[in-house]
Formats: sequence, C-alpha cells, structure tokens
Amino acid sequence: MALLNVLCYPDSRLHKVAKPVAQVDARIKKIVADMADTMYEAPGVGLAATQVDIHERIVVIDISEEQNELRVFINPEIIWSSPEKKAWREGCLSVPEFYDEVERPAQVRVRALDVDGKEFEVDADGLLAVCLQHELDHLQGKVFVEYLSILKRTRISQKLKKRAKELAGER
Ligand code: GNR
Ligand code: NI
Repeated sequence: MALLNVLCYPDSRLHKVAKPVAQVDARIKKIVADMADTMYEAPGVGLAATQVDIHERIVVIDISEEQNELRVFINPEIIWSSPEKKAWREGCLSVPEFYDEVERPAQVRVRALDVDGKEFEVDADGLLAVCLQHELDHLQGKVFVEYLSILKRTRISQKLKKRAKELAGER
C-alpha cells in the first residue's frame, strides 16, 4: 500500500492538462493501485491522477457504500451528455472542507480503457455521472470551484492559503 500526496487548491499543478496513456503496463497499474489506496484512505469517491501530480489520463472511482467496487478509467472520454442538467453539492479532496452546488449534465456516456487495457463504455447518472464529470475536469486542469463566482473562488483560495501557512508554521 502506498499513499500519494494530494495537491491542494490553489496550486498551479492542478491546472496542467493530462496526457493520454500510451500503454496500460505495469507502471500504470502501480499508479492505479496507489491512487485507489489514496482515494480510500482520504476517503473520497473519486480521484484523478492530476490531483496526485501525475499528468496522465487516469481516474479511479468508487461510489459504493461499502467502498469495495473500484472503477478504473484510463483515457476516459465523455462521448455523450444529456441535455437535462442537474445541480449537485460537490466537494473535492483538493479543496478540503468546501462544498458547493455545481450544475452539470444529468447523464453522460463515457468510453475508457479498464486496468487490463480493454475498452468499455458506461452510461452514468446520479453520483457516478457527477463524479465522472468532476474527475474528467481535473484531467483538463479544471477544479470545481472554477464553476463558482469569482467572489466565492477568491474566498476559498484565501482561506486555503491561510490554512496552508498555519499548517506549515506548526511543523
Ligand atoms: O470525494 C469526493 N466527493 C465528491 C462529492 C460530490 C461531487 C464530487 C465528488 S469527487 C470527490 C473526490 C475528488 O476530489 N475527486 O476529484
Ligand atoms: Ni476533485
């Protein structure tokens, strides 16, 4: 088991655009395993590689109650979004302790590779749809607070910067 450090907003590395994975090999499988450990430890329902400073298109998600249904998405793409939208109160491991409503398409269809490099598609709604869109945004360098007003985002930024400073001072 290996835990990875999760970047905290505001951090310019959260805005890097991830590159596609060329081959699902042992190196990628190790990253997937470490990302899953990190997500479960947090705990979170999803994690994008960008958040652990790895800029490759890799996402892990587990929305199950028991946290025993790991889903792996390598090179994920949204191939369809519903015209209907839904607002959901989102949080993010990179924006600790802040939650706010974001409106997104209610349903999406995603195509990706699994951990064996095999292509699959999934139709998602509810939390899975929200989580997939949230994670795919991370891979594009986008954090959910960018959907909020400038005022809210500035406040979040300032509070997190202050908190990071206090934590650094304690050491
Ligand atoms: O753990 C998480 N919960 C969550 C709740 C509502 C909408 C999105 C999420 S994703 C988040 C984990 C995370 O930051 N993934 O990038
Ligand atoms: Ni997030």
